Amino acid sequence: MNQFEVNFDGLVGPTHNYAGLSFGNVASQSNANAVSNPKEAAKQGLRKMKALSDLGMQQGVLAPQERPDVVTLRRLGFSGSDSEVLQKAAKQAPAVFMACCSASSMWTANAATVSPSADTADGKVHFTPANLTNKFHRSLEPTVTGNILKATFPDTKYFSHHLHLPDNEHYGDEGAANHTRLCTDYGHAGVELFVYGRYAFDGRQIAPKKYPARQTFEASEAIARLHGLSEDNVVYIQQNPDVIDQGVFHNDVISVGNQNVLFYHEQAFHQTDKVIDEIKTKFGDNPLHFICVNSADVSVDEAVKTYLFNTQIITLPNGEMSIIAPTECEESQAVSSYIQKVIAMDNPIKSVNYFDVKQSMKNGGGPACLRLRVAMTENELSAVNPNTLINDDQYTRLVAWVDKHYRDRLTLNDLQDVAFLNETRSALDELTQLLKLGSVYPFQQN
Ligand code: SUG
Repeated sequence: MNQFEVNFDGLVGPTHNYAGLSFGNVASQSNANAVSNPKEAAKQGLRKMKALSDLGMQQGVLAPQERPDVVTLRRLGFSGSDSEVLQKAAKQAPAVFMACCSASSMWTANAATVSPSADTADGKVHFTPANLTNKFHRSLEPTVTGNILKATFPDTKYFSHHLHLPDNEHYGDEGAANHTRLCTDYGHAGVELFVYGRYAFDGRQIAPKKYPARQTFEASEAIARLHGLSEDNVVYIQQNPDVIDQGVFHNDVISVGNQNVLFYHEQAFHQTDKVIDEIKTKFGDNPLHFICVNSADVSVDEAVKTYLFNTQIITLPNGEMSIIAPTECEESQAVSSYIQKVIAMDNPIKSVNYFDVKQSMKNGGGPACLRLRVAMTENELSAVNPNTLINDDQYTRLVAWVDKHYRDRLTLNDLQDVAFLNETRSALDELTQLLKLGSVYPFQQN
């Protein structure tokens, strides 16, 4: 039976903007208040999806969330008509208002952690939406993310959906951005790597000093338990606290894996030798390629700027691997020549494809942030909501939908305008019909 790894990319929402909301994410902080272009952002994302589909990959799309988040603003005490809620919040609490306008659900690597059926005790694909507790604007995502995932993977015979972990920093969970799976073949049992930044229940352990560690060990352990993973197939890895303090806010900013390749920076992990030994032992006798990048070749700073590790490593239909990298990597002499060196080495990576995702990069989101990986068998793939899979027709429809509804310049005034809110709602309503998702947004459920 065929097995696939399907990338489900987040469609950029109509309110894409730069608000400097993510302390510890250097790009987000340094581009606060830059002018955004939601239309171009959505199209950059769609072009990447189409290009991967053209490479012969199975490619999916996940719907964005509704923003501004009026439900949350009301929960916070802003009252009256929708228009009054927006106006009052923007005037009285502009920072809170901006957080409730973020289109951050576009980074679907943070949507959930996914364990394929070959790894789980009941043989189903398991999904747990990430609670994203560390950032207020992101903590607003998990409920609707859960709705969207259920509408995308509806068949309970194959898919099991969990509630996100308790909404508390002790269980801070950032989803697949801190999770990598190594395997010989997508359909065979693999080794799931859970990377965390700190221990929540043991204050004696090391932790970063400057920036927050968003993921806790206890959250990673809970996900592995929920998904029914075996101890023999799981490796817990502490992220090096020093790199978190250098702006590596998720593990996918400093390491990426695919099948039998782990591509990582030498400073990525705490106690690297121990980690690598455990991975080797659990992976067994099959060949495994560790590509370790030294600081002398690419510094952590350069890796954070270019997102060398926020690349996707994909396996093409011919079995060769390709790196999907942002154009920032191509523009850096050190990084582009390093990628060429990797391609020339003895490992499965044979090519690189560069993509312009600058609208996302300015908020600290590279190609890998924009996708949620779901490894599936042929039967599981045929149980996915087919309208969420990208083909030429669906791509054309989505581009037309973006052209019809998105602005190419977004201002604070737009976000406060109830006419824009209603415009956004009718756009999303149309999208749920296009993707046949049913009612996933609060405004559709009243
Ligand atoms: O959570 N940026 C996101 C970027 C997420 C990147 N994802 C992965 N590495 N997988 C974040 O920090 C910034 C929004 C703003 O500042 O307007 C933001 O949420």
